[in-house]
Amino acid sequence: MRLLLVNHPVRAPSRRAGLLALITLLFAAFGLAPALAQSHAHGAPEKAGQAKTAPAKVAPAKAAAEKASPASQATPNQTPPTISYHTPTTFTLKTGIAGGRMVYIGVGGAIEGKINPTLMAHQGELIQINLINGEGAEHDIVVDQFPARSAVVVGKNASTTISFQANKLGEFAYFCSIAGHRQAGMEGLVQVMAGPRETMASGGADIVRDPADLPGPIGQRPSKTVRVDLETAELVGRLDDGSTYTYWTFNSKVPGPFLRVRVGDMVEVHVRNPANSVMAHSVDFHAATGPGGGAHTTQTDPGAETVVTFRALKPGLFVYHCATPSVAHHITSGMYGLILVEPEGGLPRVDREFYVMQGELYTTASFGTNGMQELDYDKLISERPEYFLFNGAVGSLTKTHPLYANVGETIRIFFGVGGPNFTSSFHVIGEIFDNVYPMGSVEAPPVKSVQTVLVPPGGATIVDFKIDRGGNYVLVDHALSRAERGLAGHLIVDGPENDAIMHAGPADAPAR
Ligand SMILES: [Cu+2]
Repeated sequence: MRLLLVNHPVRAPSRRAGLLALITLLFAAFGLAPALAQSHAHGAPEKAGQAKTAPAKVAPAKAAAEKASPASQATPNQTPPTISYHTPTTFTLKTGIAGGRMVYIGVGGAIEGKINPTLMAHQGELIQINLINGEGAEHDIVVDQFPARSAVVVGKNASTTISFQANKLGEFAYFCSIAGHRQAGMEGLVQVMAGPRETMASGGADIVRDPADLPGPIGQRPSKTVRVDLETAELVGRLDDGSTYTYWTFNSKVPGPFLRVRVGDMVEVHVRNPANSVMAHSVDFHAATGPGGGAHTTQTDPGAETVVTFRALKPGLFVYHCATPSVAHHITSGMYGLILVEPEGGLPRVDREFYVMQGELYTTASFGTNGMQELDYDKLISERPEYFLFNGAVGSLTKTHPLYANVGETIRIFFGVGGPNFTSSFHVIGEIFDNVYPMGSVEAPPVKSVQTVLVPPGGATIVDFKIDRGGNYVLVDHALSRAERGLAGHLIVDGPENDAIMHAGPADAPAR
């Protein structure tokens, strides 16, 4: 029922090199023809060394700044295959009757309500068409010049999907191949235009917290008092290409700042609510022991400041969030973050640390609709999100703020779920977590060699893994329908592809 505008033009095609293979795996998992994910040279050819990440010597805390100009740090390496990839451009069509004719009716986004809408695509894009049976007669959809043909849907609301690569320019008919239906009105056009799709400017602020934006380890020191400043900023932020949302945040980013203390520290939290806020806000620390986790004493009106101090009694990775009614509304709008209470001496050192949180958004308009998006309270309380998001926005960790690392490095991801409602099955496609600290507990020994970690709302986990092979790895919630509602991240790993670990072809294929 959506126009899934998961279309993200690739500005730096080289960075997507290698993703294709992973997406192909996804398609295989979905039973789609692997041919659909064939590589295609689209956009500028890869330049050697462009797909660079911050070099190994860059400390995690510096990575964010360094990667702003990755090309300048290029070092020769094995150049990945010259491919780029567009995530699917998805259209939803529902069959129906209009003006006495059988037709397809557009659902969601720019084609909402349009009869036999023209589906606009750009050369090289992977097009997905979702077909929903709107009235219970037998239908299908065919784009015979590509060729692409759907299964037949029979019952009302029965649905199917097709996808194909828009590898030809021009206008191509889509139609229903059931006898007589095309003549009765069931036909429209797929229009494939030259060149990449323009990114629509949304006008909103970048509210995405860079996953490399977190303080370094504390390590060995005596406990002390640590001051934390949280500003409950409300601001219009970019939700997706062409859409915005009024986020409520801690310090203008989603998630809020990554806070890092050690066990035994006194944490003095100052909550300042700017005068231009509409709402009161507060903070509840799961790392605190005491009523409301601090929320009782931090209900803060616009223009006011409150302070609460708690002792970090237990080590672990904990969520904090706004706890002002409607709490679900405040959380969905972006008011959540993580605080790491390090055990004495800290966690085992790794080469890079990242900070990622998952949440949902409940908008009145369907996923992918352009323009200013508003909260839908009914969807919120009945748990029917339109968006699933890492770090607050669609494309946050794929387009604007991917994770970068180098082969041979050890990676740690501090992963939490703000929610407010959905448990994540956190997984990195193509990797195995060497160490998992389940439920964010750092007092038990980590669990070894794990594929997928369950993280509930208001919960967190820590995963460590060493990267043995270059390429692109994809962060997902393995409830993969959510990937079609915005939930994906890229970990771009620079370095040798290491054929000994995986290579195309039979076991005895010669090394490249
Ligand atoms: Cu709030």
